[in-house]
Amino acid sequence: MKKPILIWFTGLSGSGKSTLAAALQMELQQSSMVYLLDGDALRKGLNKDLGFSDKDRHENIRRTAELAKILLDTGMTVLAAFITPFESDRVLIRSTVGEERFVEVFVDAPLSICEKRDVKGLYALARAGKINQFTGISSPYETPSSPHIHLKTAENSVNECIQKILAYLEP
Ligand code: GGZ
Repeated sequence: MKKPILIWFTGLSGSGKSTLAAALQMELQQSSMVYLLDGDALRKGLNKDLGFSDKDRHENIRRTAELAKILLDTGMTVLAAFITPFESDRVLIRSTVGEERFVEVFVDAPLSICEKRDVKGLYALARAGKINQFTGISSPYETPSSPHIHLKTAENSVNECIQKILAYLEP
């Protein structure tokens, strides 16, 4: 049996994290039990007491890393899609679940492209000052220093990105 791993997608809102994580889930669940944790979804339940201050983002990631660890211990493959803007929090996830069970995927798309996509209209609201502490506009996104996989979603298709992840996961 394959060892359980956590594949954590980090990137700006609109970079394609959720799309890629869902597509990868479809692929991987053909051969293993896969659970997908999505920032937007967890913020409606487990993490609904949290906002977007640096402190709350840290708590959002800390809780999710602990949950991912529990799921890994059941033998599941875990996928997580969160902005995860701070390098210190990405280091925390790594140490929570263990280096050997952690794969960090940087979903890289320029802010200008994410803003143009603006699927939910949040960038427009952030530019208008109606949403505060919006990542990339009024809150920082620290570029990952050493991701295991670096995907460029403005240049590559979903399928190309998934193939790149699968190639990395091959034994
Ligand atoms: C960033 C925000 C904000 C602010 C609401 N900043 O693209 P989405 O809409 O569907 O996903 C984003 C989600 C970010 O939650 P995360 O838990 O991934 O963030 S973090 O890892 O930083 O804790 C976005 C929406 O929430 N959203 N307000 N101010 N994204």
